[in-house]
Amino acid sequence: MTYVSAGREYTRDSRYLTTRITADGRDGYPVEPGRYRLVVSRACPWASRAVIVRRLLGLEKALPMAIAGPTHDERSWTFDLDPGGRDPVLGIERLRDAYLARDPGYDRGITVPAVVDVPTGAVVTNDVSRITLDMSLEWSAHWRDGAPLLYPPALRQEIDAVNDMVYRDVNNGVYRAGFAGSQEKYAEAYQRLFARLDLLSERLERSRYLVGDTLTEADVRLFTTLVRFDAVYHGHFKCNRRKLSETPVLWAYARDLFQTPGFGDTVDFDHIKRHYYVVHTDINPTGIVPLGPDLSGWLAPHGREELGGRPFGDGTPPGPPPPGEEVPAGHAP
Ligand SMILES: N[C@@H](CCC(=O)N[C@@H](CS)C(=O)NCC(=O)O)C(=O)O
Repeated sequence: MTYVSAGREYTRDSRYLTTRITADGRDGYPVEPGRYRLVVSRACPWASRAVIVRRLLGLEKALPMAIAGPTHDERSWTFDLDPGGRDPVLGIERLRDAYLARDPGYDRGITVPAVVDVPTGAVVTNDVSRITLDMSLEWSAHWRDGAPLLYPPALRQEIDAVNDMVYRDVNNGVYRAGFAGSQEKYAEAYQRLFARLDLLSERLERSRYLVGDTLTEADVRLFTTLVRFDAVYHGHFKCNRRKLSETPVLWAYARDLFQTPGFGDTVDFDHIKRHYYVVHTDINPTGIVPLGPDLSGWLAPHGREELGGRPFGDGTPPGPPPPGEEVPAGHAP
């Protein structure tokens, strides 16, 4: 598949299906336990935000999840991990069918995460930022006991500001480096990425989390890029000024989150590596998936407890992932 346009900057298609699922149902899609299916790939950093927030808030029962296989062709993500290659609830082989059920003329990216309305089989939304914020804002009636406040009113402005710069320079910055179509565009993305990581590292030197003293939406969004850094962005996307594991503060911060229930227990390094190295054939034509890096460091002590902080605020950590949603042994450190 082709991701790079020669000579050009990488521009992400951010035209989403923006229908919202809300408590009052004002867009026609009320919050209703069991009605929707969150379709993800564990490979994808944008989908992984939703997987983590869903775990932290305990929405697993209310919003069931479909996991697509790590690789896809130009037509679609597929449910090749499921028996018979079909999602057992939606009954489809390809996520594309749910986009076409929404709009038979749909001609944009078949992206994850996508939330599908089970009765009609149609995608309601693939609006990445909105999906997780709405889990915090609209789905509170179905949270688990002890769910943390990931988007508390008093911190929203600051969380939004951090999310903006992390999106621009880090979450999307790695893609702008990896899919740059010219040396200049690559260099610009690379400089901006590492300048921002330096600033984030300073910010996190004395503060356990990005905003306030508890986990928030901002930490989830930074984590999903950091956890992929050495496995894919450092090599495949040429973000190689240094590895995450050579960046002491950010490495300890990322390990702290990884070891927090709801974060690391959602991460599948096998899916991550196979997705990037196999799907982006224009930047890795052989499709060879690297064997490294060694993942054991993710479980090493991080020492960040010394900075204080209350990970879940007045809440509690989530329990283990529900049966059927565990990351397979061998895909994790
Ligand atoms: N498109 C969203 C993010 C979602 C996204 O790009 N997901 C990727 C996987 S990491 C995807 O589904 N790609 C499929 C494709 O582009 O064909 C955005 O613009 O921020």
